[in-house]
Amino acid sequence: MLVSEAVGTVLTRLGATTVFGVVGSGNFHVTNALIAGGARFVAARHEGGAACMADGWARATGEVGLLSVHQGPGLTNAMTGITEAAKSRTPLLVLAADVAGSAVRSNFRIDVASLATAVGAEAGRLHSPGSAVADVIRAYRTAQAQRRTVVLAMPLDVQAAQCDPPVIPPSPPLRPGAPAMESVAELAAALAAARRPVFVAGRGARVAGARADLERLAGACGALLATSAAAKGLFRANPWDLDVSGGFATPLAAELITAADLIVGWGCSLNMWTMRHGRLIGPGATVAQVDDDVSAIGAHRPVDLGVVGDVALTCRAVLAELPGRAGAGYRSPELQERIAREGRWRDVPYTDEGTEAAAGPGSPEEEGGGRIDPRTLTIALDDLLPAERMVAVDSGNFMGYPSMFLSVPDASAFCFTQAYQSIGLGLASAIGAALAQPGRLPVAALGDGGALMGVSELETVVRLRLPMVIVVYDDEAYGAEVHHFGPDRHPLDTVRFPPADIAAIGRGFGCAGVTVRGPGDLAPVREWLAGPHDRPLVIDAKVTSATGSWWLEEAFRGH
Ligand SMILES: Cc1ncc(C[n+]2csc(CCOP(=O)(O)OP(=O)(O)O)c2C)c(N)n1
Ligand SMILES: [Mg+2]
Repeated sequence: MLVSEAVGTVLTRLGATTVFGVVGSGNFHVTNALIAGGARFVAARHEGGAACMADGWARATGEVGLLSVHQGPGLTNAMTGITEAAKSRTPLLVLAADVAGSAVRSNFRIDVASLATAVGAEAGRLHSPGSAVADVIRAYRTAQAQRRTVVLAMPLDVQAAQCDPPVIPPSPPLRPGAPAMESVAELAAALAAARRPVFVAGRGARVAGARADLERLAGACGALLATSAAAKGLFRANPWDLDVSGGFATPLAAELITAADLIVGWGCSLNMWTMRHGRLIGPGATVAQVDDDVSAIGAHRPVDLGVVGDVALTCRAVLAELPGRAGAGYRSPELQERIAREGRWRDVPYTDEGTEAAAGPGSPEEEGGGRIDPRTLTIALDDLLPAERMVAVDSGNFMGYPSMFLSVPDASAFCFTQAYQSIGLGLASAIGAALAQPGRLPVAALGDGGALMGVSELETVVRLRLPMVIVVYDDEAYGAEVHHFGPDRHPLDTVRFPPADIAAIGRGFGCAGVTVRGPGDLAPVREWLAGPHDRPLVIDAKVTSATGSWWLEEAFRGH
C-alpha cells in the first residue's frame, strides 16, 4: 500500500467523514484515498475558504475537521483560517502536502512546522514510510483529545513510498478530568453565600455539553445565566438567560452582571470582550473560574477562586456539595418579568436612522435610494427567518447587529469566528457550519468588505445548493476604520469605496439577489423564504452608518 492511501484509510477508520480542501498534485492521492474510505470531499475555491469551512464544520459537530491542501501556496493561502481555528481551539487536522526533504531547490519549499507553530497550531509530519501510520494517528488524536489545530506535513517522497497495511492500536476512552474535592467545596461555599450569583458560560461549557448541569446548579443557588459571544444560544429559552455578556450585552444584562456579588466563569476565559475590560465586574464581586485547562485560569482577569476540572463534572460535584441555603439568590418574580420584557436587544428602544429614498444630487443617497438602519433590517430578518436557523458572522463594525438582534436556537447555531479578528471568514465558515446542520437555514452575516474579500466561495454555496441567506451590511466602506479614525478628522479615502452592486454580483454567481434600502424592499426576501430555496439569496443591504457602533469602541480599547 502507498503511504498516501494508508493516510486516507487510517483517517476514515478513525472517524473522518468530511474533508474540505483545494486539490493540487500534492494532496490529490490522499484526498482520493479519503473519498475511497467513505469520506465526503467538499471542494472550496480558495484554501482560506476551505480552512474556514473545516473550522465551521468542526465547531458545529464537535468532531475533528479535516482540511486538505497542496504544498506551498495551498498551505499559505489557508493560514488565516488555520490561525483562527488554532486560536479558537478548534479540533482541526490540516493535511498539508510538502516537498521531499531532498527537494532543497523546490519553489514550493517552505518551513511548514515553523509556519504552524508561529500561529499557535501544532506541527506534525509523516517522518518516514515506516512511521507514517503512527504519525497520522498521533496528529488526529492530538486534534481530537486536546482540541488543537494540527498541521501535518506530508512530504511527497514519503507519500509515494510503500508501507504495510495500517493497523490502528486501540485507544481507551478518555474521561474528562474531575476537579479536586477542596476546590469543589470552596466553590459550593461561595455559591451558598452569594446573594446575587451570575454564571457566564463559554466555549468550554459548550463543548462539555454542560447546559443541563449548569441550569440545575444555577437553579439550586439562584444564579442568573449568561454566555460569552462564542457560546451564544447555550441557555436559549431559559427564563433566567441574560444572553451574551460583554460588548453585545443588553443594558439589562450589563446592569445585572455588574450588580452580581459572585461571577462564575464556566469554561470561559472572562476576557476583555466578555467582561468589558473588567467593567462588568462590580466592586467587591468575587470572581471564580472553572476550566479544564489550568493555564486558562486567571489568564485574562484576576480570579479569587480557580477550579481545574471539566465544566459538567465540576457542576455536578458542586451541586452535590451545595449546603442548604436561605433565599432565592438573584432570582425573583420581578426580575423574571424584567428579563422577559427587556432581555432582548430588539426590546430596547432606538431611533431609526434610516433615510428616505428621495435624495438630492450630491448627497450620499444620490445613487437612487435611501439607506436602511441596520437594527431595523436585523429585527425584520429576525421576524422573517425560520426559528431553525444557523447564523455565522464575519468581522467588522456591523458584526454586533446580527449577533445581538438575531436569535439562534442553540449554541451550535451560532458560528462566531473572531479569535483572530480577521475579516473575510464569515461566508466560508457559514458553509462548513451549514453542512454540519442541514436542517437549519444558514445565514451568513457579512460586511461589504468581508463579503468581497471572501467572495470566491459564493460559487461553492451555489454549487453545493445550500439554501443560504447571505446578508451584506453594505456601508460601502471599511466602516470599522471609518468610525475609528473619522472622529479625529483623518483622511478616509483609503477606507471608503464607491457603491458596488453586490446583489448583481450574487446573481452573477447564480444566487438570487436583492437590494434593500428600506423595510419596504424586503418583500423579495419574504418570497424567497416561502419558495423552494433552490439557490442562495444575497441581500445587499445599503445600511446607514452615520456613527460607529458601541461594541466597536469597546474593540478599539483592546488595540
Ligand atoms: C484580513 C483583515 N484585514 C484587515 C482587517 C482590519 N479591518 C477590521 S474591520 C475592517 C473593515 C471591514 O469592513 P466591512 O466588512 O465592510 O465591515 P464594516 O466595518 O464596514 O461594518 C478592516 C479592514 C482585518 N480585521 N482583517
Ligand atoms: Mg463595510
